[in-house]
Parts: sequence; structure tokens; C-alpha cells
Amino acid sequence: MTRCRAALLALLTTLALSAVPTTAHAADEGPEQIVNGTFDDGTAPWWGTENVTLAVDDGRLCADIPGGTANPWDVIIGQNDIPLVAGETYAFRFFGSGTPAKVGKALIQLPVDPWTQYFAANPELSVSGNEYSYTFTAPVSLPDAQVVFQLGGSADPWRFCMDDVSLRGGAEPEEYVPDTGPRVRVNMVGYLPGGPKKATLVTSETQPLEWELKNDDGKTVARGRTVPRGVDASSGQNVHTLDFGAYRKEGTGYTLSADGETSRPFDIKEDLYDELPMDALKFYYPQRSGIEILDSLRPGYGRPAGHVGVAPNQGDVEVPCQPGVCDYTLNVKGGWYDAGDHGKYVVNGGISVHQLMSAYERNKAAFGDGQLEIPESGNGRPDILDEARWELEFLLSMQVPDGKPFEGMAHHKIHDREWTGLPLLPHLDPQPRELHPPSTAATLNLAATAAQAARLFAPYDAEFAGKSLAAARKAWAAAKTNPDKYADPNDGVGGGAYNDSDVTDEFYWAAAELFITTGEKEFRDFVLASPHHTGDIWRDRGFDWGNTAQLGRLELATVPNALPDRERVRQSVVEGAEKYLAIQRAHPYGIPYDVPDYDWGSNNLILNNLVVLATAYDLTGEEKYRAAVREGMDYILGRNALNQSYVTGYGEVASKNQHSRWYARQLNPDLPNPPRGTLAGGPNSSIQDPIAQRLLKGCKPQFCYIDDIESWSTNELTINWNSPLAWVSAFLADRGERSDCRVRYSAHGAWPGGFTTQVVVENRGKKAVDGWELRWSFLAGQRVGHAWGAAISQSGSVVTAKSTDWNGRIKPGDVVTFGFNGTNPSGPNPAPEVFHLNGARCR
Ligand code: 9MR
Repeated sequence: MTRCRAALLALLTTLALSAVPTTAHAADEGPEQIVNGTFDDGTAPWWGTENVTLAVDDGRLCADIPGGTANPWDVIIGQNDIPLVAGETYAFRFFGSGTPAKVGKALIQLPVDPWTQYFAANPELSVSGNEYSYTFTAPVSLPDAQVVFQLGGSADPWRFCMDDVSLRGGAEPEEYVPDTGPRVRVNMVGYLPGGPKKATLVTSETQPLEWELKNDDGKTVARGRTVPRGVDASSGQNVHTLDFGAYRKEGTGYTLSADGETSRPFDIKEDLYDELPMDALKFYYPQRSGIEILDSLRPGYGRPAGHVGVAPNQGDVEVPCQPGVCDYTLNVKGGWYDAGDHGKYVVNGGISVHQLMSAYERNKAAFGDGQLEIPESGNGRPDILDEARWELEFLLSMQVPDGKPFEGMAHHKIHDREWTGLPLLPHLDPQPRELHPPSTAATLNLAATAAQAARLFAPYDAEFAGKSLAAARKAWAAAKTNPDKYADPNDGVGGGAYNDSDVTDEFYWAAAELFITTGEKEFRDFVLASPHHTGDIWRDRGFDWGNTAQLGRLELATVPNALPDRERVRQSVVEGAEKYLAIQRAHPYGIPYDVPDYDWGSNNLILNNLVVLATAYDLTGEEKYRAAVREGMDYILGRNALNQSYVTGYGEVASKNQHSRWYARQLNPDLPNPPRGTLAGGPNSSIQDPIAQRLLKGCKPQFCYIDDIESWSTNELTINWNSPLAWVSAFLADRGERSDCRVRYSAHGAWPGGFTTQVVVENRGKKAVDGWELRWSFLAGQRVGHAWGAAISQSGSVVTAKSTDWNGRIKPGDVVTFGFNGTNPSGPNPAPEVFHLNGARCR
């Protein structure tokens, strides 16, 4: 690789070195230039060449150094972006050990060709380890020198460990100031012609200012005055808002100007969001574990299968438990990698796969086969279900086998024994993999998603649907038997803890899914008795993997079911939406999330609040809720304090260095950036990672973000963050047209396995309908048989009834009636609630 070749050059061209192993008094008082030299926060931002895996072992950074390399620079561990000031003297210290003993190289050097070495030492590393201490005077000023340890050149493998790496002296680290571009903040992707169009201006002015909207030719097409909004707590900025919603003409290259600043360009167009849902969903295929990613399907993203039991991988086909946890192994191959790590976590997989299935269940007709360019495309089933199934099969495999302690529960997670460094492609991960103890939360995630899968897969694969329902029932029973087996909050080495000590919300969600799928009394009674059924669950912070009561409530409100207090449940979602609407209206950046400190993954919480607003639109048809969803998306795509989009490939300035071990282009130019449509976690006030801690200390919430691959606490990508992105963008892409029709769908009789139904369609509009097509979808595996008064066809659960020659015209105020016999292999048969007449949803 280029780094190694250049290192050779550097060796040949280095002139004077000043490696003096001496004490380092004076510089000791200076500022620390090394980030995370104590490895208290994992291995970041330390990197290694591809042939080593960095891991923290007993508080030190350790790595197995391969044998058989020729040169010192064939194996390197280092840290970048070390600022040096010419003439300043530095104290360079570290602890190091070698097993067996070895001589290494410690260098401070230029990070690019010719890799000039400003300092070089050859520490003799012993098995017990030594402390090393040097001084050196920087010959140059440089913002981004490297501290590297060259460890190659040994015929035999050995193990290197280091700790307390410190470089003191020089200047105080410079204050980081993000480049936030023009002070007029817009959705850089654009606005829908009929939607709200707002922007935010950052200014010190307190009086209203003129604004101008210009088209692509620079011609002013609209103007108005800003509304001063005072100082916004989430950014610390004095801001005004601009509203140009009255302008509706489609076009590209619009700009907004105010206070002498011009925004980045944006479009106004109807098909603005047509690609985003599919891009957000395409994110999942290259996130798959256990399967080769085909370059033919994802050019530039092809890679070998990860964790299929091929060395150096130590999983995932026969994975043991952590010591003392179980006496069996499980084949848990497959599923999606959670995020930028190689872990697979049932609670997080649960909400992710649920939100994909729920995007599908909201609007089944929008999802078809061949949309996502995945290996299953062309199999006759909607790709979104195929993608979901990849994860579902993994979740099912995490269930404790019969006859074993905690049988029927689900293991909480499976991941590496130690944290690994970046970059590291999945198939190169050498760490042992372990199953962690079963948890009630994981078990209920399995119950909820498998129950949901049972109804959605029924029309396509009855066997899988049956297997899923059986697993869901078993998981439910196991959770009832073990209602408080919580994940250990300290079990966070090598993977995230995902701990949660209140699972009453998971119980509610699982009961809701089981009730919707089966209609059974046990689940109905549980739902009705749960405090989450009636409580105010609409947290300011939104819902996520650890707060899932909202999932249950949203499902019960939108998916047809026979709950006695259904109307109240629906109303409660509208109440939640009203709350978020009020928060959004008060916010000068239009964010339906206003908390003093932003959470880890704040973008996903914001999107989840948009899910509540979108659901209120679905339930009521009230435009204000749809407008709120559209405005909320503006924040994600650029109308924010940092003036950037958080979705890769969307908007002129967008996140592209999300924390990932395989989309690690920032660390290795041979690797790709994350794919188009990848959401970054977003501002996180707690800034847990070293890069954010170095650069963002004291940040106002919206500024607690940096598009750096090492900033895992602000800039990771995850399966549970792309899932609300997919859900919300699918909602936005849905034109959502409404039509003045009303449908009465009534059961006229049912018998074991069958039913007969009459459908009355009323034209309540002012214009006659000439030729009609009515669309609805069934809950599960129902199928239409003989029909009268309409020609009926069915694809999956989606049914289309077309007018016949003689009843195609419905005059205003008139009705047409048709009917059919159907089969219902199992489960409840609730009347569909959403009907589309000629593509527009009946009110
Ligand atoms: O998204 C998770 C966040 O809600 C938690 O506060 C945090 C700490 O437990 O963990 C986040 O999840 C990470 C997980 O632990 C490991 N994989 C990457 C996840 C996203 O950063």
C-alpha cells in the first residue's frame, strides 16, 4: 500500500533525528496533544494497518502483530492530526510491551509522502513492559503530524501493547470552528410545491429584514420580510425565520437572500422525495452479515461475506456464550450489522425491522419486487419484505433452544469479545464472537416483530408466517415467565450494552402486535390493562429502541383490529402529534424536538416524532400534520445550525464520514464512503468520543456534531436510524392525495376459512367518477375468490376492484355496490380501513 512504500522513501530521505531517551521536565507542563492515549474510551482515534486489529485489553491498547513481514512499516499503529509548533520542545512518553520481547519504532512524522520523520526512537519492548520518555523539538509547524509505532519486520508473530501515550508541549489545541457557510439556512435538497417553505436566518439584527427568493436565472420571484425569533437555545444563535410558502412554482437552483447572505441552492419540485425512501432502504443490503455483497448490485460496495465461519472470522455459525452463560452454541449467521461495528443486537434489530415492516404495512401498494436491487429482487415478493426477512431470520436464530435454561427467550446480543479498531472489513474481523445472556427486552422484541411478520408474510410464505407466529408465542410465554431479566449495563466491551431496566413498554408493544395478528383475548386483555395503553407516552425526546410503547400505540391506531377503545387510541396519537406540532411551531429551526441536551442519535428521535405527526395525518387527513412532517425534514436536510444535510448524497454539504469499519474512506482511500441515503446519528450533547471531546467541548446542542469517522457518538450510522428515515421519506414520497369518497365494507357472513363481503362506494364529491378502481389491502393472508359487480385482482395482500362496463360511472351523491367471497386461512379478518379510489385516498 502507498503508506508503506512512502515510509520506505521516508527512511531513505530522513536527515537528522533527535531521539534522546531522557527525562522530559519542562514540556511536561504543556498541553496534551494525544487524544485517548489512556484507552479509557476504546481504541479511537488510533488506527492500524489492515493486518492488525486494535483492541483494548486490560485497559491497554493491544494487537497481535503478524509474523512474516519484511519491514518495520509493514505493520503500523498510529494517530493522526497531531499539531506541532516549530521550535517547541515536547515530552513524548508511553508504556509499551512486547511478547516475546521485540524492538519497535516510535515516530513522529509527516503524514504524507515523503513521510519525513521529525523524531524516531527504537524502544526495546520487554514482556513485562517499560515506560519510555523522550524529548524532541519540532523542526516545523504542522497541523496534522502523525505519531506512529512501526511494528513490522518480524519473522514470528508477537503481541504488542501500549498505554499512557502522551505528547505534551506546544500550543493549546486550536479552538475548532465549523464551517457553517451562508447564514441563510434552507433544506438544501428542496421543498415540495404545495408544502411549507421556511428558512432560518442567523443574524445579529433584531428587526425584520427583507428577503428575496431568486430563481435559477438570478431573477427575483418573491420577496418578503423576516420574522425575528430571538436567541435560539438549541444553537445559541440569534435567528429570524423566513416563510416563502406562497411561492409554488417548480424549478431548480433557487436561492434565498437576506441580510447580505445567499443560501445554498435548492429545488422546488413535486418528485423531491421520490428516491429517498428507496435509497434509505438500499442502505440495508450492504449492512448484511453472512452474505457476500455483490458489486454488480452495489457498484463500489462489493465485499466478501462477513462472519460465515471463515478465518480469520470466529463466527457466526457456531457461536458459544460468554463464559458461564450457556452450554450450547448457536448458528446466528446473517442479520444486519448494527451500525459501524460488527455487533448484532436483538433489541435494536427489533425496532429497525419493525419500522421497515411498518413502512410497508402503512402503504403496501407502494412497495414491490425489484425496487431495492438485492439478491432476492425478482422473486415475486416486495423487496422490502425480503430485506426485513434477512433480519427476522437472524432474530429467530437468537432464541434459546428447547430444553435449555430460559428456553424461548432471546439472547440479548452477539458481538466481538473486544472492541476492534477502524477500518476493519467484516470478513477480516478476527475476534472471538459470543452470545450474551438472554434478556426480557430482546425476547419481547422477538415476540413483537415475529408476530408482525406472521401477518405480513402470510400471503407470500405461509410456512415462514407460521414459524414466525409460533416463535412469537413462545417468546411471549418465556417473557411472561422471566419478566425482569435485564441486560447488564456494564456489559459494554466489544459491543454496546443496549441495557434497559424497564420493559413494561416492550411488553405492551409485543402484546399489541400479537393481538393484531391473532385477535386473541389474552393479548387484548394485556393491552387493555397496560399502563402504556392510556398513559401519556409522547415523550419530548421521542421514542427509540429503549422506549417502545409508542410502537404499540401507533400499531393499534393504524392497523385494523377489534380493540374496544380503538377510537380513543387513535385520538391519543393525534394528541401526541399536537404536542410535537406545538414544539415545532415554537422552534425557529422548525424542529419537533426541544430538549436542553440533545440525545445520542438525536436525528432518529426527531424522525420518530415525525412518524407520530405523519400518523396523525393518516388518521385525520388534516394538512397541518403533513406540513409539519415536511417542515421537520427540512432540519435533517440542511435547515440547521451547522448548515448541512445529515443524509449522505442529499444536499450540497452532507455527512459522508459516518463512523463505520467498512465505509472507512476517511481512513483508507480504497474503501467507499457510506452509501447514498445513509443517515448520521446527529448532534449529541454528551459527546462521548475522543474526537468530539477534543473539538466540541462546551457545544450548544445543535453544534455537538462533527462529520469525522472517529466521532462514534455523534456521527455513526445505524440500522435503527435509517429505519425512521425510510419510514418518513416513504410518507413524504406518497403524494397523499385525498378524494371525496366513502366506502362501507361490511361482512355479510363468515364460516371456517371463508367469508363474504359487500362493499359500497359513495361519491361524495361534486364531480362524477367515470370508471373506477378501488384499492385496499388485507391484514394478512385473506384472498378474494368469486366477485360480483367488480373485476377483482389481488397481489399479496393488496386488492384492486375495477368497475365493470355497466357500473363505471358514479354521479355525485351516488353509490355503487359490489361484493365477493374470500378465504381466510387463519387469524382475524378485520375490515380494511384505508381505501384508494383511482389512486386517491378516500377521506
Ligand atoms: O444508539 C445507542 C444509544 O441510544 C446508546 O445511548 C448508546 C450507549 O449504549 O449506544 C448506542 O448504540 C450503539 C451501540 O451501543 C453499539 N453499536 C452502535 C450504536 C450506535 O452508536
